[in-house]
Amino acid sequence: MSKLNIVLFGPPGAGKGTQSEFLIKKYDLVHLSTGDLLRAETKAETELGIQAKELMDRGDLVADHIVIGMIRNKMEANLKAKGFIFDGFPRTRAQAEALDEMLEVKEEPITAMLSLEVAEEELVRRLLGRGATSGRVDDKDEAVIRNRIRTYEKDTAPLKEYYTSQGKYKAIDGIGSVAEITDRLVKAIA
Ligand code: B4P
Repeated sequence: MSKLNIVLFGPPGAGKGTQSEFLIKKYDLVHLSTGDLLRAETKAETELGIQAKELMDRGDLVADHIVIGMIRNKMEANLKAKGFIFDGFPRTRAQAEALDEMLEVKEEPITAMLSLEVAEEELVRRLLGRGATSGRVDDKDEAVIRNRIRTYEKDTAPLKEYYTSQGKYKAIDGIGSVAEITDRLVKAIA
């Protein structure tokens, strides 16, 4: 059976991390979140983590070679996986091309790119809500949140065209209850 490799896409606060939790259980996939991987490096106070923290706290992207290297290592460590959910990766065209190259070697291409669509004011509301309890510096300040959304629009949203040209882009309405959105994602995968 071919592997299920899903890119879960969307702006900050669209529900990528939230929905990944359900999808990894349902399809027995490995969750690769570059945000989580970077936060683990920061927590462990590695050199990479210290460098990344400054950028993340401002809402800027971390350098492509760093996140590509982290994804490569995690894929190598999970050779027997039934597939992957890529959450928050790719975020730039260079990352998307690197991912395609890594998967091409294995002959296990991306199955679909599922894009959670949520309007900006709802994103800001959700992230400020999480910021009240999560301790994440990048969720506390509205100016940082809006910078993350601008960065998404400039560097990341153009990847919709990249995946459309491969016939893999699917837009998913990201407004509603968590369970309703999971249902929409499952239908899009089927
Ligand atoms: P990420 O960790 O990817 O953070 P995120 O975009 O905020 O998404 P997340 O998955 O955490 O939140 P979700 O929408 O599930 O990135 C953080 C930073 O790391 C980036 O800014 C960047 O600096 C760096 N980085 C990461 N990957 C990178 C890469 N590839 N290249 C370069 N830099 C990179 O949830 C948000 C909130 O919404 C939660 O509180 C949740 O409970 C709530 N929510 C979810 N679904 C909901 C629903 N249906 N209704 C109401 N609320 C909902």
